[in-house]
Amino acid sequence: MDAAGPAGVQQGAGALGCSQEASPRPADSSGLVQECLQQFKVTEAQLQQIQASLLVSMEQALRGEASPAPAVRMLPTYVGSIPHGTEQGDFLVLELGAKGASLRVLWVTLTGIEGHRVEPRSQEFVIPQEVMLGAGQQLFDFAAHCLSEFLDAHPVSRQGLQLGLSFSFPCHQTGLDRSTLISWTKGFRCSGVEGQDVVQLLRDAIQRQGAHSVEVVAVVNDTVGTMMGCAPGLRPCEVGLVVDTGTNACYMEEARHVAALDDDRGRMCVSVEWGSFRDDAALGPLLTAFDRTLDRESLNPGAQRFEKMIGGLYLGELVRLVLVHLARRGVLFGGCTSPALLSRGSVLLEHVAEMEDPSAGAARVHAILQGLGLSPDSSDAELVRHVCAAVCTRAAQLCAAALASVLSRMQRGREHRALRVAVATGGRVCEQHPRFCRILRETVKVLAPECDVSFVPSVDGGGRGVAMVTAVAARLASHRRLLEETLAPFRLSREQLAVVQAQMREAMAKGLRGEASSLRMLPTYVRATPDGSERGDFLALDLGGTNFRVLLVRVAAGGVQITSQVYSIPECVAQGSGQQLFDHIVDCIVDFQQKQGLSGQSLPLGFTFSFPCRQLGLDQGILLNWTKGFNASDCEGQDIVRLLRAAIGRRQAVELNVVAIVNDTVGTMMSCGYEDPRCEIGLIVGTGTNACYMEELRNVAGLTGGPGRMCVNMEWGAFGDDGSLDALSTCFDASVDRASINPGKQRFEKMISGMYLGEIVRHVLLRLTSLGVLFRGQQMGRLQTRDIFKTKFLSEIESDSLALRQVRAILEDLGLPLTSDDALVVLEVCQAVSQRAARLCGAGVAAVAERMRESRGLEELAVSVGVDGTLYKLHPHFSSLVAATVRELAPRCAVTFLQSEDGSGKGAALVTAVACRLAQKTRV
Ligand code: 0WK
Ligand code: BGC
Ligand code: BGC
Repeated sequence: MDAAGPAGVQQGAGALGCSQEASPRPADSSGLVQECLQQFKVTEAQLQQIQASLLVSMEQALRGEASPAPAVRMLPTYVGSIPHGTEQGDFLVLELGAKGASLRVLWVTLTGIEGHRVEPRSQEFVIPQEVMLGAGQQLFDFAAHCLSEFLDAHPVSRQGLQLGLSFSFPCHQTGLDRSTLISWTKGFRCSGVEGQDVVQLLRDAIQRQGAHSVEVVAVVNDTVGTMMGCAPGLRPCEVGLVVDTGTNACYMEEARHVAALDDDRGRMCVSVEWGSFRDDAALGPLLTAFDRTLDRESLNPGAQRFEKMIGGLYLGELVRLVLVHLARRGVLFGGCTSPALLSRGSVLLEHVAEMEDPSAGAARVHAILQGLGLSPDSSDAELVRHVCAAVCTRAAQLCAAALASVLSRMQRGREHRALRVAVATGGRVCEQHPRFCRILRETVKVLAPECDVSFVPSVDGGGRGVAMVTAVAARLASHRRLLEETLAPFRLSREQLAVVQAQMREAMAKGLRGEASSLRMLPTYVRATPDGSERGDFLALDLGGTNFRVLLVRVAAGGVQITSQVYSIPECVAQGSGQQLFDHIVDCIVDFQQKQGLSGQSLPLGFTFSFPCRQLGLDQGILLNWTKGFNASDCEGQDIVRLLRAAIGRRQAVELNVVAIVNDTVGTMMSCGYEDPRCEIGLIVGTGTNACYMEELRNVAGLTGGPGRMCVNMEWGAFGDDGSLDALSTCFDASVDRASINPGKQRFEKMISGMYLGEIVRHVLLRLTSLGVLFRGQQMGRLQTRDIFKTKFLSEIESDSLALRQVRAILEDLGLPLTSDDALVVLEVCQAVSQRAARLCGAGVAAVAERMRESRGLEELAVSVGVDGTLYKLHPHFSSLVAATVRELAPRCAVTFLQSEDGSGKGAALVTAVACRLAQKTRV
């Protein structure tokens, strides 16, 4: 080994103590000393190189770049805000790993009153070496045992005990209470823990202990506890720095710069884990032979190289190795060593702190060295002090370079030219080594001159900070529980859906038999799907969806051509008089004819009228009741075709030949059936919802029976109006129904369709606000406004790619300021409401398909469903969830969903074309 470094510390025979008289110092001893201490000197340029290299690694890790593997981890901690002092309550804190072989349990009371502090009660426990190196279960059982001992010893209330775990090791966190240990550091190396969720391990141990029910709601790195514990003064602490047995820092990073996060809003506390920093170019030249020996003999050789130059667990050992080296060179203690000096870990952090503390007299240094079995002379004591100072100075400077790197990162992240920030410091090296913090401050000033940094020593080692995070986590946990309770009724099980399917089957059978049923099962007089021989020009009207359309449909050998125009139906017309409504419709037709050069032509017209009509023929439909916000007077109970013809009659010089009135479900089925003859079900999930299908004629009461089929309009929107869905109905559904223009009606529709989902979400958000889960419990005026939360927002919010950002944009447009937690809650509410709608719709389609399969006596049924409607088409997950539910509930039916491209207007024209073809045939 080279002269400048230590020989193996194994106990060679010659090395033990010394039998002969202390030998005089070799002549070149001061040279040997300088040469030795020089190795711990770090130049400003070297510090700047470390600062720059660490910054590069930090930004690589933030961007999530895996190769080359960044030298630091930059772990999100899920602490998104620094304390706002309102946190309150009593919390347990269990600190593991911050202070070496000690575990601390604290009882912290947060008053929520600025500046009002209650002294935490705490108890420290020494962790036996065999526990620190044993099985993981043993360590967590030990922790649970200490917790129980603390609770037995301290008269604290036992209700709802909530605990925050301060776990000072590198962990991948996926939430405030979910954290996987990456690797042990410092003096720990328990088996079966790396790669495990340490919160679950502690929960299991507390469970096994069984003495107290303690809920573990948060896990926090000690640097975060230190940062969060700093008294909210003029400048809140946004950096937490710990130098105890190990070293690390955390700081508030812009969330948008943390690739691992899907929410780019606000800030997120990131644990740097700079202990693992290594960069051969920047750090290599600084590594002394003492560092290499220390690393080689450590529990984790090759790892945490930077920490091993700074952390309190290693400073004493470095000093010891230097002292052994110098003693062996006869420079110290007369060339004598001692068993204590030769044994690893014998020089403690406290020893170094005292020996290098200028205020500690030579006597104290002597006492410590004598305690190590040495007989120092006065110059030995001075030299030892220099060794301690050299080791600690380097540690403080390296720590400063790392801190300066964090400050530069914050400056760049916030595009601040000058950063003003407070750094909370914690750990015994900071607390006990007065020179350490001074050198740290001075070096930071040199390396980050443009940053105005204040240092705030942590008051209780971060216990309060951990309690702060626990308070936030407890609040989030209770919010999570309240959210789950509120959304639980929307999460329908397979069993519940099967019941809906069976109830719908029964209602279908009753309706077809003409018995009382919430499903009217209305014959549509459409007997056949198009056979492709239809030809001609047809006018079509499409009323009842989001848009009213007038269409010219040209059916030719080459296919169908459509020209259409959308017209609006003002609410005052939709809810005015029937005459006004139909006059408005005729006005639109005339306008369309003029624009299409069809004026004066009397084309056959097919009328898609998307409301429940009892049809007496293809061109006769008695409106049973309005739905979907329509409420024109003098229409219910009337033949809609007659009302239209009357309106045409009122308009001079207009001639129209109304041939057919069809429901939009029928139009959609026909429109898709033109491409796929297996399309025998029509489904609408738009403003309203409904379905139709081809039923065996023999099963439709009131018709002549015989072979063949007829399309039946189920009007399933009214399913459950007999109370059969009450078990599934929530208080939010009741609020929406009560406020609707047709309370008690269209219950199934009001759980599924576009006109209502936004309102259901709004009512749920109002409830969650009143529970304090949303908007900090502040009722938002805008959210009280009916229909302000559009159903299209659900489709936008649930789009995978832009989830949270989208939520924010939408709600901020609504003037609702929200936190990122709020955004997540709104997203979950939208998901719960739309998933229930899709699964109920799926249960309905499964009921129809199974009925068709059974009434056709088939083992397997292959059928297609023509679908239309804004909600079904635009919602990112609705259609796939409907299909999945159908597969679940009707496994013997192969159901294909065809999205209608041209809407049901084309279908109405095809029905008209079929009617004209059939009429033509009977005429010849
Ligand atoms: C387009 C169809 C129309 C139907 C509408 C339903 O052409 O007949 O009423 O879809 O969807 P909504 O417009 O209500 O979303
Ligand atoms: C750990 C960090 C911890 C630091 C200070 C390091 O060994 O990896 O998580 O913050 O020690 O305790
Ligand atoms: C109507 C149905 C229509 C459905 C879809 C419901 O409100 O009652 O006739 O098919 O909406 O538009």
